Amino acid sequence: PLNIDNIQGDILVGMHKDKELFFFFSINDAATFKSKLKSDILPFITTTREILAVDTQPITAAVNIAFSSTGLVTLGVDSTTIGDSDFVAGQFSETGTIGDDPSLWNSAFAGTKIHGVFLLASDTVDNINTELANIQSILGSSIKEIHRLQGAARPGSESGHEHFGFMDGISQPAVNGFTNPVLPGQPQVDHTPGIFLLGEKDDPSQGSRPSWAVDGSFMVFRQLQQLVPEFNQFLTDHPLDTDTLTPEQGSELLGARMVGRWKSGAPIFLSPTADDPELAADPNRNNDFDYLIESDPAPRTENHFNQTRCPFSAHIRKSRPRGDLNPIEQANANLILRASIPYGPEVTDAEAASSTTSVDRGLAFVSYQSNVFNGFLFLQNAWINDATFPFGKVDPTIGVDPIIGSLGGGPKNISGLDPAVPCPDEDNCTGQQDVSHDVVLPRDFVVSRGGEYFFVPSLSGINDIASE
Ligand code: N7H
Repeated sequence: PLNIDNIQGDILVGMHKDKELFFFFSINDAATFKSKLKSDILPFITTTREILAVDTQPITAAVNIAFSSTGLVTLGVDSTTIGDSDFVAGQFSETGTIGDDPSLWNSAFAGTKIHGVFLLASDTVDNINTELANIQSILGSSIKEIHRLQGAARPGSESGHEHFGFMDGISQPAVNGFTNPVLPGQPQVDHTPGIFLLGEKDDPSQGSRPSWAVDGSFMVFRQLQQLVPEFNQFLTDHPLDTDTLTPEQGSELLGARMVGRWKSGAPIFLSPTADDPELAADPNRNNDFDYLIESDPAPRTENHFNQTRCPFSAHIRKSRPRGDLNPIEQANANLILRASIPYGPEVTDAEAASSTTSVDRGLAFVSYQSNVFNGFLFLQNAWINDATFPFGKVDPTIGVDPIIGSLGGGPKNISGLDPAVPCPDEDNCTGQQDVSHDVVLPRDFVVSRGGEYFFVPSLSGINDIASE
């Protein structure tokens, strides 16, 4: 079994609080920082076990801590020994690989000046601020604030939904030896904790990790701005299937096909023509699908898949292609655990009326993996931003992910979004999709404002790092 008293809480469980602050800092005085970290901060760090049960959750706020590569170096730790060249390089050096425009990055993330981040989670911002003040008074001038991002669940019935309106946090990989029960549709085939935790079984570098790194995880942080009024206007302007649907329904269908789920969370593969809130609410059914069409002749090979029920480009299909990959085990190396939270206020009336964003909002994206390349980087670079992925389909010009795929900010042709034209010839679905049926997205509706790669040590790892 995993040592859940040693693993920081956000990795396997998530903070599960309505408010979460990301407080990014640099370290000015390594000696003071290390001594305070060991004596006064370590006791506050929230473990997996503590976060699992309500009665052991911290009273004020849950606290996790993570370090960038330059942060580790500042603390006297040779970060290269951890064996992850992307982590060592830092996210800013990889903007080209992940399709970001570095000129749009918040200056806090540009470069490698962030040394660490505190994650503080609670029911109220007041509690978070109390805990932050406590941490700041302990660490004094040994750290300096570089940036902060206050995350918050959306209000009322939108709670759990991200800013475009879609339910998030439904599909999460099961972790062998931890997740119980495993729900239908959770990737579970030999799905070992080493995909997420360093040094555990099936960590690609198991055995060669330094002892301070074992049971830690790499956290990819991204501040992803969402242009919500612009996204909504686009849906309004391009309703699908107007022969049979009202314009509102047609716009809703387009949004659902871009994501792969309805706003309720119901998967379009199981409910292709209309939302189904009952399906969405049933954890035994809402993730139980693999994109295989039953009418496809056996053996069902990749070429037989079509996109009548779900476009190949849909966000959840691009980021976890399930049965599109053959054998399915192929996909398990590239799984991530997600622990994101929305940031920024609701759309104002003025923004809605002008279809123009004037207040910053989006997703504080967090993913955990034991290898930055296999996890986030692979998903963003090899699947999400590759217009031909999933490969070998009837449609060779699928397009990038319409939600988070980027071709440098310019227009994107996405085929297969319109279910009325899934392929030129239903019975012989082998030809190239007619590009005149592409939906053209004029711009990115999700804009990266930057991020960083962090290492989230175990509690004993924090002690080791503080003792270096
Ligand atoms: Fe995504 N969205 O609202 O459209 N995502 N995501 N994501 N995402 C998912 O199944 C969204 C982002 C994944 O197992 C859902 O839990 C938005 C990045 C993966 O079937 C919704 C943003 C990356 C999955 C969204 C964003 C991913 C997933 C469905 C940015 C990785 C699970 C809810 C602003 C590089 C797929 C659910 C599976 C699900 C949205 C970012 C990856 C609604 C708005 C950057 C692996």
